[in-house]
Amino acid sequence: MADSSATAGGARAADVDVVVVGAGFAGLYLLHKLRGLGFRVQVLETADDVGGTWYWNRYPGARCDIPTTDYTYSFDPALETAWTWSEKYATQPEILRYAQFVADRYDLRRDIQFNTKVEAAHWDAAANRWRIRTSTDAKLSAQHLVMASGCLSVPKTPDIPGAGRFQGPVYSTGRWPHQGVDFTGQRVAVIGTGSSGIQSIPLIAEQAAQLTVFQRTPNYSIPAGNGPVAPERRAPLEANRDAYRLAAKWSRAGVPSEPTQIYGRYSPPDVHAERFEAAWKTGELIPILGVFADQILFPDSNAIVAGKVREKIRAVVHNPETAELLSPKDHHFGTKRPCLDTGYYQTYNRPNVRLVDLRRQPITSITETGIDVGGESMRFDAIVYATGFDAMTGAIVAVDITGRDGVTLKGKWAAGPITYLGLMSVGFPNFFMVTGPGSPSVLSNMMVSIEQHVDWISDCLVRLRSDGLSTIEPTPQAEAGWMQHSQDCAAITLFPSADSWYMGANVPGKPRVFLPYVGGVDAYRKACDEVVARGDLGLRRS
Ligand code: FAD
Ligand code: N01
Repeated sequence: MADSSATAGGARAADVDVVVVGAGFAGLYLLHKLRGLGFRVQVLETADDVGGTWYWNRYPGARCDIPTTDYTYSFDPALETAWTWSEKYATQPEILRYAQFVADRYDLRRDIQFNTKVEAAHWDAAANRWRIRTSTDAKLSAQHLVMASGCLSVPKTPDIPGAGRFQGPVYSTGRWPHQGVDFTGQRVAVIGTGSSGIQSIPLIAEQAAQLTVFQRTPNYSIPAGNGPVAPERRAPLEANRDAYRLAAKWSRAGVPSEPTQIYGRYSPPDVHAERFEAAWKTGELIPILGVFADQILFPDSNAIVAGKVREKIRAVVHNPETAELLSPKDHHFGTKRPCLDTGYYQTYNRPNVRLVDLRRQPITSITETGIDVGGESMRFDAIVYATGFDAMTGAIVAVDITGRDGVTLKGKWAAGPITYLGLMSVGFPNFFMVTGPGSPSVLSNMMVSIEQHVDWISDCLVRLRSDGLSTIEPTPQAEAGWMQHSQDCAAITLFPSADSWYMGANVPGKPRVFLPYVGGVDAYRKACDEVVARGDLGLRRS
């Protein structure tokens, strides 16, 4: 292993075993794990601190939507007992503090170069190494390159006419100012009603003089019922933490739960009502996504759940016309990620809040002073974009990654990402992705999926090293097989019918492909384990 040395600019020029892109939860655990296995690791991170998602998304109301006792690392039992979450769904500042606590506890920052964006990575076939170029001009080389660059880390560029014209402050939920924003007395526009919009709108409405929400597609949202961690959630963890975490690893979505065998289409209305109400009361996504075994497969079963959510919306929103506008009808429940909220629908009963339906009146243009819509010129003091991300592939293809024979990853993925298990891609030796497209990723509790990928990649590198080999890459047959399986799994569900970011449909020009693997965390883990058990099945090592 070669040495690293400081350059005049303070940036390090290094030859390391592994370069990791990103210091969110994936990058932090990778660094800790690989370092413990004796690898020399350099993490490169655009931000000036750790945390990833929880570093960038500082908008009011930002929280997790998987209960925090589940959305937590499990790799070290001592870490688990050293940290206590204060709420069922912790706030962004608390989750960021947790990431910082982890970085301090394992002394991770000394191998993270902050303020450094990875711009390019080229495979040097003669040396069997990745040559990496960054924004600091530091040149690194590494035997392995791991993209821990995040699935929701590249905010979408506003694709709205005149977006650059507005003269007042413009905010993006995914890049919120660290010092916070005071909207007191202001006329504020929020564009977008996905999870980020739905979490921030109630709090912005409380502060602003007037809030106008620009909605293109209404989303389904469930009240989170936030508060202290419920005793019934704490109890199984405290009774047997190992068993609880093991159950999460072998569950469908990374949170222990018993999937139902009840089909909506074959059960009577009283069962529908009882099951829906029980799920609704939990204030959790996984129960409401699993009211019926067939709700993501058949429109008639799905319609039972969707209809009942719409009834809940109508019961809260006083103005019937507004309630109708807020009721999703253009996509099946769960085919876009549903939201968890605190007082979202109630916000539309406030006198200072107005909803603009962009389906009826599209934005003509953003102007110097506001937004022109449907023949009306509205004036604003601030505009907030809650318009989402170039999800799953955005951060990966933003880096100019060139593999064997000059093939670029962006070129190979022009019609959609092609991977083996969402972990690797043919033509790109010693290249790995954490929670990449083709893995359960964003359809799961990401902490469980991150840990599984980090463990799998680490074990893979250890096997390679102990076998005295230097490169690993999937075979074309294995990759094609996984792609077929992954797309087949999605095709039997309702997911592909929606214009969701899961389908890449939110970014103009992005290929329409279902990005994550829908077969479940449990089935996926079994497939990954089988690859190892069968002597690195589908992988070519040399
Ligand atoms: P990230 O946290 O996105 O970190 C990636 C890092 O890579 C970033 O810091 C980024 O700056 C850096 N990076 C990217 N490209 C480069 C480059 N070229 N050079 C250098 N650095 C680079 N998931 C859940 O399971 N449950 C939840 O409740 C949940 N809540 C969420 C709430 C919000 C607001 C958002 C946006 C996402 C949420 N997610 C949730 C998904 C969340 O992204 C993951 O849970 C998790 O935090 C991802 O960790 P990561 O390390 O893989 O990626
Ligand atoms: O982004 P989104 P997000 N003109 O893409 C609208 C996670 N997350 O940041 O649906 C007008 O969901 C767009 O409309 P449409 C979670 O996984 C979790 O909110 O494309 N409107 C939509 O309403 C989540 O799913 C939490 O028609 C435009 C909105 O903007 C993912 O991150 C919190 C538009 C974007 O919604 C992304 O969530 C936050 C345009 N040109 C995020 N372009 C938790 O609660 C887009 N829109 C844990």
